[in-house]
Amino acid sequence: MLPADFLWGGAIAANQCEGALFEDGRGLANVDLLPWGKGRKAIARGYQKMFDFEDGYYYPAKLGIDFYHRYKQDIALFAQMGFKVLRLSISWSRIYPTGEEEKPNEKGLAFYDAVLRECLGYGIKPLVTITHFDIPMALVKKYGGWRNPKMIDFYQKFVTTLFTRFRGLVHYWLTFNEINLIYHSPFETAGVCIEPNESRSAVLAQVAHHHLVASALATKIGHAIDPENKIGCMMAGGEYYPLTSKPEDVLLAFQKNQENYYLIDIQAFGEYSYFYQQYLHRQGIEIKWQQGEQELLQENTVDFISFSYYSSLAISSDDSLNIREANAMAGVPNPYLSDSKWGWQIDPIGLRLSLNRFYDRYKRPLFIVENGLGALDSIEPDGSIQDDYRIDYLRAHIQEMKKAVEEDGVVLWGYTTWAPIDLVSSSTGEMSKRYGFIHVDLDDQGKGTLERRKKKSFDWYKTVIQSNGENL
Ligand code: BGP
Repeated sequence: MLPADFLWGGAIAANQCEGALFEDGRGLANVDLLPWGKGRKAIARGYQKMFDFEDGYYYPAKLGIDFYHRYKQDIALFAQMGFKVLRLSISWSRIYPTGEEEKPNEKGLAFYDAVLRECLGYGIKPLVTITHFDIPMALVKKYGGWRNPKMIDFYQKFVTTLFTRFRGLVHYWLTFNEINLIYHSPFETAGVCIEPNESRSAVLAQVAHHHLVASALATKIGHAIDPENKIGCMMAGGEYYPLTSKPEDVLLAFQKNQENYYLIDIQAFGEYSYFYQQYLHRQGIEIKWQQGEQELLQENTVDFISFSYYSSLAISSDDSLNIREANAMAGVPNPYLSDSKWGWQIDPIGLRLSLNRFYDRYKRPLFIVENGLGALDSIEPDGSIQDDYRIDYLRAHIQEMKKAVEEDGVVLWGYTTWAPIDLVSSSTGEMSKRYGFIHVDLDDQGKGTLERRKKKSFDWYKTVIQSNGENL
């Protein structure tokens, strides 16, 4: 059996659901400038600059799914499913529109205050991601985003405001979403574009360092303001498997996994690992340290480890094989697994493996904060949505999660699906890549009534929660 206080719920992110772009004083953010369709990938990855809205593009974050105006209705639906936790994020530019104001924007704070209280009214605990990819665009234009150590000061002001204002309302916090994606999508995650004459790996290692220091600082401040705060890190999970038992493949998979852990290792252990230092040395990268940072990292490690899990990735030493991507990371097709419509390979056992790997490595409580299937849904003539494929995916993953807890003894605090309601896809900007138990009437170009409709999976998840995972 799972523990009686196991936290079942769902996860959303501000930039993918709120909309209301400039409402109540919100400032422009990097994530607002990721268009649907052409250019999105190159911009997200820092190869192409998009610092203002341009003609000829559609920007889905402008509308999101209008959660800003509909949050009461949406949270009521989450409560109907019996959610114990809702993971949500704060839009930094709603609180500090340019990042540099001395005082926060009260209207932005009031919005989150209302959302948090709405959750708590139903007995839903909030799990807040402080930064789920978004940064005030003014800080990107003026300072180059997280490549600049000044970002640590702006972030410090931002988190101090949140910890102070929401003291007692929130006890679970994550500092940065999927911190390891800095290496893959630097503009989307850090507001950083790589200039033609720069070493991408050197810039990104420094960007990551600034995040790590900021995260440790946030952990320190959060604990000081409320000792009951539990502050965690978050990584884009998914094991790399060797495609074959050829030693070259096995070694490569080992190395790729080590790389994936570099940043979380520091957040958990408080220091740069031997492997990461060797990597930096081989690349000729020297991290610029400021005074006191080493102690800060050492003294402020995280309380728990959280991760997203969608897929595993096979890796091969044979360069001629076709590469494909899942959640911004690349691998080769694993012949033992089937694919989602977007080519992300479905591997429930990989979730059990990841849970064991993390618990063995970090010996700290875990939280699965994203897991789900992006799929095309269709509405039947009777108005229903028969998303059995989504139920199958989630059931299989929950079964493996239970084995990790019940048989292997992993300590796991909770599980939040991505996403309980359809919202804008982070990798593609599409609405048609749907994850929700709740359908939103909106297409890829922002047309639709925004009406909410329960899918078949809605009642299924409600039963799962009611039975604490016994009735799948
Ligand atoms: C993770 C992000 C989420 C979410 C999810 C699904 O990387 O943390 O924001 O979007 O992936 O990915 P996608 O929306 O690209 O299908």
